[in-house]
Amino acid sequence: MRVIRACRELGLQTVAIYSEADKDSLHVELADEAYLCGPAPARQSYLNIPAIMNLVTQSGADGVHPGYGFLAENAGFASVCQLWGVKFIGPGASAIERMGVKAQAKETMRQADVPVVPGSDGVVSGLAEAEEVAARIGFPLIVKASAGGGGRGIRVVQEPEDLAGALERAASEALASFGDGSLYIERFLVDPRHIEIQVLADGKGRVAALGERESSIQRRRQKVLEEAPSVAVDAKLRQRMEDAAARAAQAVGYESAGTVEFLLDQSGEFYFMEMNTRIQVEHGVTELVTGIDIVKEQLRIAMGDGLSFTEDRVPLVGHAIECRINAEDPQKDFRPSPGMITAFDPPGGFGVRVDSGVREGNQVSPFYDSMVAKLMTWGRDRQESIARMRRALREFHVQGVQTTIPLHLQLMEDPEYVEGRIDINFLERRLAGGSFAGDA
Ligand code: MV4
Repeated sequence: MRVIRACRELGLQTVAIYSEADKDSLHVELADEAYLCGPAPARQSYLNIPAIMNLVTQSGADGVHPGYGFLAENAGFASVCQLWGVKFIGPGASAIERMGVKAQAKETMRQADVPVVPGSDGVVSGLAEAEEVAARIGFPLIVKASAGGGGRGIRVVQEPEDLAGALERAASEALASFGDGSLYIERFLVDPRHIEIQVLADGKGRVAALGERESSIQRRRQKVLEEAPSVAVDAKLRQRMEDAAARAAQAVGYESAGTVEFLLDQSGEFYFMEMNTRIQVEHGVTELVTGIDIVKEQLRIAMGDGLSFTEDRVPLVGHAIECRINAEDPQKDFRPSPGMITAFDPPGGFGVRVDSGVREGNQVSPFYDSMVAKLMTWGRDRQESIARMRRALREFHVQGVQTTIPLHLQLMEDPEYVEGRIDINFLERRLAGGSFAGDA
């Protein structure tokens, strides 16, 4: 839906693919052409590269936008598109590859003068080197799988005597999960914030930075709520983070939209965590505070037209918040709540944006991600954005499946959230404390 809308505004014809589970989806109706790419299971449809490439040929499409799921960060898919002479609307395969191997990504960043968390120089060769690194950076430290990412394959080590065991367990887990047991070690940052910088690179040497988003409100590494800008970032820190993100993008010869993720510690220092080589779910809050349509910029870049604006640092106006509305049941530990949507009445009005791909009568299938809508609000400042979000959440009527709306209503009423005193462990502290939607 998001890509089709941007294409439409640029006068581009659109081709959608859909699985059997999505035959009644909105995007199938909105696209100029739509092709069935396979059965419901993603592996047989949305991840089925041969089937997708056949439909690219059949439809005569000259570009492919991978969105933010499935094949969006699959270097192999980006390479196949290139081989077939079809424009992959995103970064080149080499940038995807380089940012995909976390230890290598970190080394690239260090060489580009991007602040990285003190720790091992690449992957550790064994216990002896690990102990030498530990002696240098101290405890607590964190062991990470080089082939991991998004939080899989990481372990926190509090004391020296726990190091050997943690390394063994992390290596075997990484080998089992990613086929690669190599590990790297970093100083563990306590209760940091998750701050990410949006960049747009035109592929001709220009990199623009569009400010930051804060994504600290997470549960089990899944983002729940995001906002732009961050209360913890002032103009000076913003400039330092944007300059670091621009250097990161330049270092990998980046093209298209990308996000450089940092951890901001309590002393105001920031460190590179990973680079997302795709457009992200939460890109809309950056669009609301900059007025820039990031997907349209991606399409312009792909067509060789470069960026539509001249500033390399885009000013932010107002404050935007995004609540991810998932078909999950907050009263049942956020277990997915599939089923038929029998009523779907999203909110509207000034400063409210709802990006959704579902409507009444759609089945929320168990095959894919449970997100059914992204509810965003914009206000002249954070308090107005929060007040508008409270009002919009109360207006949002969904029947037939449980959703995370109650959780978001409680977040918007939480004193610490409202004062902006949040960090990556905020939500899990609240849920563990039982004072949240769990027992609404
Ligand atoms: C960290 C960290 C603290 N210190 N690294 C989790 C996923 C992966 N992107 C890296 N992650 C972390 N790395 C150091 N040196 C804490 C986390 C982390 C986290 C980071 C961002 C958002 C949510 C998180 C939840 C748990 C742990």
